[in-house]
Amino acid sequence: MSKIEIYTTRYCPYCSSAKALLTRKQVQFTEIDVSGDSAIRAAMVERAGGRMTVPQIFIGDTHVGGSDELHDLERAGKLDALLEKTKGQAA
Ligand SMILES: N[C@@H](CCC(=O)N[C@@H](CS)C(=O)NCC(=O)O)C(=O)O
Repeated sequence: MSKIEIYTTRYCPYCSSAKALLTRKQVQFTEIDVSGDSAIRAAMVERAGGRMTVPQIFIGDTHVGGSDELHDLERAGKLDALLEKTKGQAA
């Protein structure tokens, strides 16, 4: 499993936006499509502390939240450091 995980659904503009940012950052991530899978979606909600929207993004041990929070981190200049921390961690 990759150190960066993003839960998504199909036809989700926020998911596309978050994935585009991660792709621009040239990091590998694991996409978990929860469309039509209530068990995986329930696992996502539990892991995300009750958040039910997609995407939900995890970078290493950090629950980032959704696309807005990911972009907030980038605007604040904090995303690179968070991504950097995942380097060297066990996959
Ligand atoms: N502020 C959130 C908004 C996410 C959002 O509204 N996602 C939509 C899909 S694009 C959603 O989850 N809608 C409810 C649902 O699909 O159950 C973010 O930036 O991630």
